[in-house]
Amino acid sequence: MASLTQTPAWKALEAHREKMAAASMCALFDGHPGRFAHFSLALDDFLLDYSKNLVTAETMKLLFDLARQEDVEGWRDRMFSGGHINVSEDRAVLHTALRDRSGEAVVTGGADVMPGVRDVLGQMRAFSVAVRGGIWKGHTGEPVSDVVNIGIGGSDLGPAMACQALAPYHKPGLNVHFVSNVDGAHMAETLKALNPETTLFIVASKTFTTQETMSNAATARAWVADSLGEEAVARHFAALSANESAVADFGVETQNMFRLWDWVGGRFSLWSSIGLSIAVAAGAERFEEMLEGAYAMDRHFLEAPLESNMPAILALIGVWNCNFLGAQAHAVLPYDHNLRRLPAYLQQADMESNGKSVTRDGDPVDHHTGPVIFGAPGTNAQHTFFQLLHQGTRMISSDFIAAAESCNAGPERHAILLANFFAQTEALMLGKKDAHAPHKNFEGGRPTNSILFRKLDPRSLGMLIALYEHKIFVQGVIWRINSFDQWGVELGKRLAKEILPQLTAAQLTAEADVDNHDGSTNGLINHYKKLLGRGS
Ligand code: G6Q
Repeated sequence: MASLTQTPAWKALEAHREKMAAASMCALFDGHPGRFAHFSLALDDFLLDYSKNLVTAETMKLLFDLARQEDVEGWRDRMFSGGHINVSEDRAVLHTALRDRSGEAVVTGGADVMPGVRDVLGQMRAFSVAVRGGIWKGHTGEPVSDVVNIGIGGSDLGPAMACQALAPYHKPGLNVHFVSNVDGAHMAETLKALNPETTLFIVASKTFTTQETMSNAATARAWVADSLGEEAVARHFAALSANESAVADFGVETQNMFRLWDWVGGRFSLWSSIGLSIAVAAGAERFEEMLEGAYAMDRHFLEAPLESNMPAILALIGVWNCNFLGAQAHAVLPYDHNLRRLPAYLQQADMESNGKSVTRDGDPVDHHTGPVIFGAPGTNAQHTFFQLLHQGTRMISSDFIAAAESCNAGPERHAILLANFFAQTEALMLGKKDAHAPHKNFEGGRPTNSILFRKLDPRSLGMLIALYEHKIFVQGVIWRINSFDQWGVELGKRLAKEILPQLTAAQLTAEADVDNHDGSTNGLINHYKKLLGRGS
């Protein structure tokens, strides 16, 4: 098979790029009064404006040709219908089944997954009602005031982001915390303000073997047992996992264990039982509204032709900017304080999915894959790294995201935020020439997408997350990579396991230097031993 860059669709885009070399976005707007309407797309009250990119109708046509050449629609259909598209792990990729509201079967490996999905959803509903209603009592008969989700990566970032985003819907007096870092400070700081009698821990780990999560869960378990007795553990822990025996060994009762399945990838798991903290914080109805929003985006992604398909268009614009115009990074800029954790969430979703350099068939790619993703909420980010976006030497594309209505502020106050949201994409595109003061010169022509919806509520949040999931998927298909494995995180984990025994008390007091690593790592470990006042 020809490598991607040797294919007709890719070559056509390369030739087109040469034609576009002299084009400017401003000139494209001047020459096409209907440009905004042509290069924007609405789904319900959710708008994507991609007109502030260096694209013409011909660019988009060539990008759609590329998507068809790479069989995006075929891969999409295989994903939704339970095909094992995660080839390196021989797994289906069915996070879409978790929010499937059709009532139809979703079959993989000869079995319908939907009865299990509905069972767990019902279990989550009952649990969250009990905790929120004060029916769930701790060991001493007290209702729950604080819920601590212990998890990391996909078992932390999604629920933490969504809980934050839905803060206006939280039940007053019920606080949700997230502990992820193996640095004991994270758990210690969280526990400081908590009362074991009213604290419920949710241990979120698909494998139930993750070092960070198991260490933090052990600390939490000891904290409960030391203060309330070993017999209290069962009333203060729930677990979200695919590993039933490990959960039982930990001391969680079967009815407080919430299943997930191997076809749910960690970074796509907030729709599963891993989202229990969202249901507890905001309520099961809100959680299900979020599922419905995601389902609406799923239907759109499945049914709309590529030419009016929001995730496909967002993905193709990204491919154009990254592979043809040389964008080196992509910024995610939510103009919404409650979406402040979205950039971190998308860093994982995007970079863990598409940070790959071999194709699904194991051949080296001959093109760039996923860009560096970074971001922070606006307007804060305007006072920090926006300088580089406006005047730096690197070309960086951005997504600006905002809601028309605020959940917290009146329209006049919210207008201040939105004025900045609109002004920044305008400034990035228009630039400003200043022949007399070069330091005040703005080149302009920096590509941006704007995503604008009515209000940040559970439904629009679900749509937004699903939009990005499918964007990432489409890009992975075009780049011919497997977006659903993450072998790149394994090597460091293995080496840490090998190093850990060298840091134990006995090793620290040993006179002999560590010498079985590379020179730098030996030097660092031996210096660490010296800093602790032990070793040679
Ligand atoms: C995500 C990754 C990874 C995973 C964590 C936690 O796609 O697989 O971030 O979610 O390593 O894994 P466990 O849920 O198994 O603890």
